[in-house]
Formats: sequence, structure tokens, C-alpha cells
Amino acid sequence: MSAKFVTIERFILDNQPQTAKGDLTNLLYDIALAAKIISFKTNRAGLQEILGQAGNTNVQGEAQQKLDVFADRIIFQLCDHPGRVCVMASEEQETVLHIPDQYEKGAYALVYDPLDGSSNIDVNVSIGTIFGIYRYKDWDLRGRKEDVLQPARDLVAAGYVLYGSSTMMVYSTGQGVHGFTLDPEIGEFLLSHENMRLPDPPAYYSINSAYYNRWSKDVQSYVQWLQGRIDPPAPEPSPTLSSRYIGSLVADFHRNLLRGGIYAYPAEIGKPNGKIRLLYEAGPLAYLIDQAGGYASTGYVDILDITPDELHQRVPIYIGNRVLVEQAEKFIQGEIMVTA
Ligand code: P6P
Repeated sequence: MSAKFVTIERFILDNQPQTAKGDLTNLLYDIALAAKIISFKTNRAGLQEILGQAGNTNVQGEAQQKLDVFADRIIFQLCDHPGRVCVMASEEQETVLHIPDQYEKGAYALVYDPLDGSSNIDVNVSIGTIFGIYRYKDWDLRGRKEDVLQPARDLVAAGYVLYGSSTMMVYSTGQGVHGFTLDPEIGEFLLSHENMRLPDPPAYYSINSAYYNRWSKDVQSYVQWLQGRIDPPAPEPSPTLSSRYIGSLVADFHRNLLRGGIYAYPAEIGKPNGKIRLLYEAGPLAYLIDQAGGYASTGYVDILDITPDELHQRVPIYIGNRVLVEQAEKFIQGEIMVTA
């Protein structure tokens, strides 16, 4: 029996609401095309001297890698003229990106991290693109910051592209999470993971344990629970997890989505909001994990319910199997006290 040969274009079309005009469908196509182009460049980075830093820094003050700059430009250039979006916001850009006046505006606002984990480019570790799509807030006004400063619960679609041993595009439009693997011979994303659900019991926890001394006592106790080092008085028995942390959020998130687990980037003493960006990383991934049966929290609130105050706002993040995330909340909110 030959495997079902379903391209991402076919799947998106077959699953778009009957009422849809096709703009969201076409915008997802545009993102898939950008992913193919970025994948091609990423896979040849070592050969084309595109490695190394672009010689400048982004709004985060991080050294921009040439592939960062390339990915950022490709996504904008593919989406700025077809009339599907009214405004964009990139993790690499300080302000929102307006649609040039000569082009029709569209009904969607696109937010994206063009190449997350880019510090891994030069060491050939998987990196990724993360995106989220909102509907405009006010049609009478040409795309504004307000169109992207929306809670992730109001996303109409979100997804990521993982440039790894193979290139995968994983997305949801609110009807489950679906994964497509790029066949480089035909240049098509083919359906490979339909209706992805978080497995239970989970297999991994992902956190940078080198920062242990930067965390609060509650977070330290939670991590000890994850490591099976303390049982009582936690209401849940310590899980039997293995540690996996690759320093690339999309790669860690994808592995945990397939095997079950939690990724955490906690608040640190002096950095109460941690490192992960709400708009471009935490929000879209919170939308996806919710669709896959999981949960994402800051330790206090559901990340889906946070309305961003500004474009580059950061949040602490605990994302994965609900039981693991809720246990983090219990430790952090003092419901579980561990005697010294
Ligand atoms: P650290 C990459 O810069 C990133 O935003 C995520 O992809 C990754 O999980 C995290 O930062 C790594 O940060 O501080 O552990 O090196």
C-alpha cells in the first residue's frame, strides 16, 4: 500500500474552512515557500561561506548571523506584496514592518522569528523559524502595532519550520497540529505527522541547568523534582525523565512534542522575564502545544492569555505536558513547600 502522498498545499486547501476566501491558505503557502528557500540556504551554508556573523547586531543586541538576515528578508519579501497581510513584526526588527503603499493590504498580521537558535548555525545544530498569524484589529486603519499586540489565544494560525536532519514544517489553524517533511528531490512538503498529540508519559525535560544558581528556590526545587531527586511532599510523584537541551528552542520543542516533555526557560534573579520572547516564540508555541493537548505557562498565568505590551516583551516559559507545567506552577506559587 503506497503511503498517502499529500502535499502541504493539498492539505491546507482540503482543511480550510468552506467560508475561507483563501487568503490564510495562500499566506501559509507563502510561508512554506519561504521555508523551502531558507532550508536550501541553511543546508548549503557551510559551502557558500554564508556562515559567520553578518557584522551587525539585531534589536536584541545579538550578533546577527548572515542566515538570520537572509531568512528575515526572504519572509518579508515573500509576504509584503500578495495582499494577504496588513502588517508584519519580526524578532529581528525593532518596529513593525508596514506593507509598502503600492501593494494591497490583507486581513492578516504576521509575526515571526526568522531563525531561532541561530547561534547554532556555525556548529551545524538544528535551527528553526517560528510564526504566528492574527486577523487585523481595525480594517479602516492600514496595519498597525495593535494588529500584532494580541494574545496568542487570538491567533488564527501558528507554526514552525525545523531545519534539521530533514526540514519539517509543523502548523495548526486550530484544527489540530500537522507536520510536513520536505522532500528535497521534488521540493514539496509532504504530510508525515497528521494530528500530532503530546505523548503521555513524557520522556524529557529541557532546561539550561548551568543557570541553577540564577533561579529562585522554588524553581530549584521544581527542577530537583523533574530530576527525581525529591518526591514528597509534591502531590505528583517525580517523573522518570531524561534531560535533553540543545540550545535551540524549535529543536527542543519539536522533540518534546514527538516524545512528550517540558521545555523551561525560567525567570532569573535580575531577569524576572527570562529570555524567551512572547510575541515571536512563546505565543505561537503556546498555541501549538494547546492544540496538541499540552499547556504553556509563565509559572503564574497561561501564556495564551497574555496581551503583549510591546513587541519584544520576554516571558518566563514552561511548555509541554500539562502535568509537568502545572507542577511548575504549584512549586513557583508556593503550593508545594520543600523543607530544606
Ligand atoms: P541559553 C536561542 O537564542 C534561544 O532563544 C532558544 O532557541 C534557546 O532555547 C535559548 O535561547 C538558549 O538560551 O541561555 O540556554 O543559551
